Amino acid sequence: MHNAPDLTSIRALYDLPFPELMFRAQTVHRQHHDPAAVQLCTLQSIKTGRCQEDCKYCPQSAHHPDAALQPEPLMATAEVLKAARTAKAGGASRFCMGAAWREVKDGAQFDSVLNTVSGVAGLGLEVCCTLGMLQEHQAKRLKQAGCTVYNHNLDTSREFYPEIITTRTYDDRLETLATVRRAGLQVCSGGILGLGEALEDRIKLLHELASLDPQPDSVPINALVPVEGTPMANNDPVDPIEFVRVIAVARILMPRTMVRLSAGRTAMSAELQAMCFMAGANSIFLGEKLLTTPNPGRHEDFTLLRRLGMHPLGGEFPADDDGAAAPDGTWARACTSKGCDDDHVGDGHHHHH
Ligand code: SAM
Ligand code: DTB
Ligand code: SF4
Repeated sequence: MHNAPDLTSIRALYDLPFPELMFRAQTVHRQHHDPAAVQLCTLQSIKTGRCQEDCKYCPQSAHHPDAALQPEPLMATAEVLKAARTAKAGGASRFCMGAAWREVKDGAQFDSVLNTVSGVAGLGLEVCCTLGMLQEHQAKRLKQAGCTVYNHNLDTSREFYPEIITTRTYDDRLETLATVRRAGLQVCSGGILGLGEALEDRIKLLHELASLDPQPDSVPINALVPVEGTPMANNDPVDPIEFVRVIAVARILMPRTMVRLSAGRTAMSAELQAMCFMAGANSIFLGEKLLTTPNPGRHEDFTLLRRLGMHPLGGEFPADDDGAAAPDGTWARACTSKGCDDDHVGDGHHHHH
């Protein structure tokens, strides 16, 4: 076990006066990350729906037939590559492929995924896969094909887990994560807030994640996107301040980890997302769709980043984003057009002359 603080200390962090918590999170963040850079990942559902698992939050579960979802079989490699090219041209640096499988099975479908993975890696994108449980030889083949990261969430505390998912156990989850690590893949594992969990469950989830040794390379924090037809359709939204506290504590406990502000951003204001970045979130999903639910459009996100004076990690704003960089190569904030006195800082709108 990694030497993570105990539950009481984590709770004490969480309960700090908000400004103090933010200060500590920001201090840690700056030691390992550029606070102006945000990693941009694009999700692609390569096999949608009819999942055998019964995750209560998920529209893709076959156990929630009332969720209005169009099931789709495994996408052909060429089709996924087309989406990956679009994602790359759109500014994404990582492409994350999700399949609604309980577990990976050897055979033609997995071979096709491996072929797709090689293709996406060949485009110069970082490849992440999330395909359910898998065995070591399968993880190794993914790695060999060019996959760098595997996503597999713990989602919530061990105690609360059986209230949400009954078709697999917490230990199944941990075992897959260990398998992924042994195969030399990076680990992406996080959670989801808004399931009806108690604060203690969030603290325990953070403790579990921070105790993984080594700690996850990335930790997605999802806010429930309530979907009609799932048992969680009418759940209360997560308190925004509590959401930011969870991000800040994740940052403090896992200093080097990419903390991803994941599902749920369409329900968040620009100010709340800004506060998440200030608390140490440094990755988002880019593009108007997550796996099956909506996400802010990419231009909306680029506008937000520009308003905040932030920029894509390891890259530039894509060419089709019309708030182009200033001529001297710095990130455009004030308008640099000749004869224009406007100071567009914070106006959040693209400006044409
Ligand atoms: N099927 C694979 C698995 O469960 O490992 C990968 C895909 S699954 C959709 C990945 C994660 O998406 C879940 O662990 C959960 O945290 C998140 N998720 C699913 N449905 C969601 C929803 N309605 N709102 C927010 N997050 C959701
Ligand atoms: C993660 O934690 N969030 C992403 C990614 N890992 C695979 C998925 C979010 C899915 C949100 C619900 C949907 O779009 O179906
Ligand atoms: Fe299946 Fe993943 Fe959805 Fe659970 S979260 S039902 S495992 S797709």
